[in-house]
Order: sequence, then C-alpha cells, then structure tokens
Amino acid sequence: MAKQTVAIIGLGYVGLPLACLCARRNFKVYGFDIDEAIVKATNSGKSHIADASLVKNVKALKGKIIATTDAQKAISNADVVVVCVPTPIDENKLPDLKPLESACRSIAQHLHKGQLIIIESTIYPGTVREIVKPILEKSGLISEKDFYLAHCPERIDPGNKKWVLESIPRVLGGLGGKGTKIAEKFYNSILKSEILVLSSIECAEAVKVVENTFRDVNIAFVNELAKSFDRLGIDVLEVIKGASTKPFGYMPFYPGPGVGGHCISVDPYYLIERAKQKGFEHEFLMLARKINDSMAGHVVLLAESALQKSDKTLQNSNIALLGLAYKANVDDMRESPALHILQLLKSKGASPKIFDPHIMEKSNCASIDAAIKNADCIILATHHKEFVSALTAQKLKSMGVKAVIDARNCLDKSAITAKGIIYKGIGH
Ligand code: SAJ
Repeated sequence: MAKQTVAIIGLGYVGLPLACLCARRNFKVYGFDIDEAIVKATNSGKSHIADASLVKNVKALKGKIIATTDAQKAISNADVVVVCVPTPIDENKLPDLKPLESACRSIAQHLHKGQLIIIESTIYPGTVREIVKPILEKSGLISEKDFYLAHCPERIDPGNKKWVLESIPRVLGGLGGKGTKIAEKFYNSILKSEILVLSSIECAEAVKVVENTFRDVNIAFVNELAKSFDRLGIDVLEVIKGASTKPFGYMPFYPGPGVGGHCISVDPYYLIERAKQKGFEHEFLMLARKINDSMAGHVVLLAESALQKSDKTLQNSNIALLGLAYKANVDDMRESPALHILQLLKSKGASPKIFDPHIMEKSNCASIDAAIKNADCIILATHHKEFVSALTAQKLKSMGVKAVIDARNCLDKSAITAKGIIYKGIGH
C-alpha cells in the first residue's frame, strides 16, 4: 500500500509488535494507549514489555511510532485503524467487552470516510456485526459504504523465536467484499505469511477461540489422564512419550497444575457464552475448564498426603511455593495456577515461602535456597529454567528438603527418590 497512516489502538503484547512492524514497513504509525506510562516509554524508545526482540525493536524505531493518549490525534489521521485491546473475562467468567466497546466509542468520535477498522482482539462470533458496527455507526457513517470493518485475529506466542509476527499465517474476514479486499491488501503489505480470507467475519471470529479452546480441552484430557493413571500406577509421561512415537494423528500435551495465561484459560468462555446466547450448552468445553481448574486442588492434596507420611499438616510445616508465573520463563501471573495453589494453601492455614525469580516483587524470600531450606514440602508450580537447573537431588538433600510436589514434572524423580526424599509429580 502506498505510504499510508495506521493507528494501533492498544500498545500491549499484540499492539506494540504490530506498531513496530508497520513502522518497519514505512507506514506512518500512531500508537494509542490509555496508559500514559506506556505512551511515554514507547516515545522514548523503551518497550514496557520485557520481550527481548520487542525491546530491541522499540529502541530502534524510536520516533517512528507516535505514541499518544490523544485518540483524535491517532485516529483522525489514520487510513487504517487496528484495535488490539484486551478482551478478558469478568469475575463470573463472562466475556468483558468493555475495553473493546470503549475503543470503538473513541474511534466513532473521529471516524472519517474511507477508513478501514480492523479488530485483532480475540472476540466471539457476532461481536463485530452486533457490537462493534452499531457503535461505529453512531458516528452517522455507514459500514461498508463510508468505512470498512474486518477481523484478523491476533496470533502471537510470547517468547517464540521461530514464529514471529510477520511469519505467522493469519485468517481474515470482513463485513463486506470491499473492506475485506482492503484489509487483505493491508496485511499483505506488512506480513510475509499466508493470509486465508474466510467467507464471513463470523468464521474469522470463531477461528481464534477454536484454536485456543483446542489447547484447553487437550490439556484437560491429559490432566484427567494424570489423575486416573495415578490410581492405575501408570506414568502418564511415559504414555505420552509412547503415543508421541505415532507420526500422525497424535499431538502431545502435558499435565500440570492447571491452565494460566490470558488466552487459553479465557477464550473458551467466549465460545461458551456466545453459544449459550443462542441456546446451546457447551458441556464438553465447560467440563474441560472444570478439570483444568481442579488441578491446583489436586496439587495441594498431593502436598497434604506427602506431609501426612511424616504426621505433618500444611499448617505446621515449612512449605515453599516455587514459581508464580503461568508458564516457564515469563513474568506474567495472569490466571496463573500458582496463584490458585497459593490461595488454597493459605485457606488451609499454610504460610508458604514464595519465590519466583521472574517476579521478585511478589516473592517473600530472596533466593531458591532461602525458600527451600529445611522445607517439609516444596511445590514447584512453574518450570522456570532456574528451578530446573538448581533443584538437583543433591541440592534438595543438602538443604534438608523432605518432600517435592513437582507440578510440572520437570525434576529428576528417580534421583530425588533415591535420596530418600518423597517425590510426587502430576500423574508421574
Ligand atoms: N499448558 C499445560 N500443558 C500443555 C501446554 C500448556 O498445562 O501441554 C499450560 C501452560 O503452562 C500455561 C497454559 O497452559 O499455563 C497456556 O499455555 P500456552 O503454551 O498456550 O501459552 P500462552 O497462553 O502464552 O500462548 C498461547 C499460544 N501458545 C502456543 O501456541 C504454544 C497460543 O495458544 C496462542 O497464540 C496465544 O496463547 C494467544 O495469544 O492466544
């Protein structure tokens, strides 16, 4: 596309990389965010997100992204406006579209003829047609006549070095033919990957929630297997390893303390709620969510049974909780199973030592040693590389650790057991 102006609404882990990519592709780029600190950091070439490649990109593109909290400045000058705001769930596990609706109201105030508005946030089928479009048409402009609407669900895997924004294939759907074409042209001008144009915007909206729900149900499958194989005396990891030798028709997932992050543990509820609005109960998806959410309690039960072996309880023991982040080597605690475990431990009268090297501000001790010294039971909730390398059988023995609940099945079970330390994994 000729040198055009793009406005990115929301400079988070989706919007900021997109703003950098558009700047690298010589678009004039405005980045709008409600957070003054994010705007300030971006304009001074600093990424507010710790991702190494993003830090490098934002620094290199200093001055090429005009970050602002002024919606008018960002939107009124743009040919293309891309919405990358969070779409979380509320305390009742219902979709919370308030950030999206608020972004759309800001756009409506400055919408002008010929603009293309693209939603990248994860939404449920029908959101653009039934929620976004009416808000934008309050401007008096008509969709697919005066302005265009499309949905291109974001795909990003935080920390993945192989699949980066410009190389990940995408799907695209529009409300009308012309807008879809303009959106396809926009994405072809910034991405190097294949773009699949779907027949409707609803199909595009469904793709993202289906991708992530696929992960959630498959993780629930292995989590339930882990519980049943505990009873059968079968090591679920070995079974998964065996099944993985099948070169087709099988895809390994691994049991753990539950599903965290702001995608996989959230997106199924978008599908569940939308279907419920149309009279369909997603029993299977709800059961998968229930199974994954039960794993934190399973971990705490394992700790209680390990302590029972030495007539101890959670209340009168030295407990260490290692890891707060929702997955390895990140500093993100959103929907983290570790927080669920912590809340259960506290509700049972335990006051655990807490240590996460990526989240020191929430740790209550300064090192792994300080956390595990003379622990009656350590619970490893996040498989940070620091833990995997430090927590050898020798180390655990020398620090007087009595029991290990390895909720990520990432430590050396046989070596730890050989030292006379109680070890329990998840189905392992
Ligand atoms: N988990 C398991 N067992 C598994 C895989 C994951 O318990 O076999 C847990 C993780 O520990 C974590 C949660 O599930 O708590 C989510 O894990 P994830 O690997 O899906 O990580 P996310 O949420 O950071 O990233 C995902 C993307 N991940 C991958 O493709 C590997 C992808 O699903 C989405 O593109 C992305 O969220 C998104 O933004 O939607």
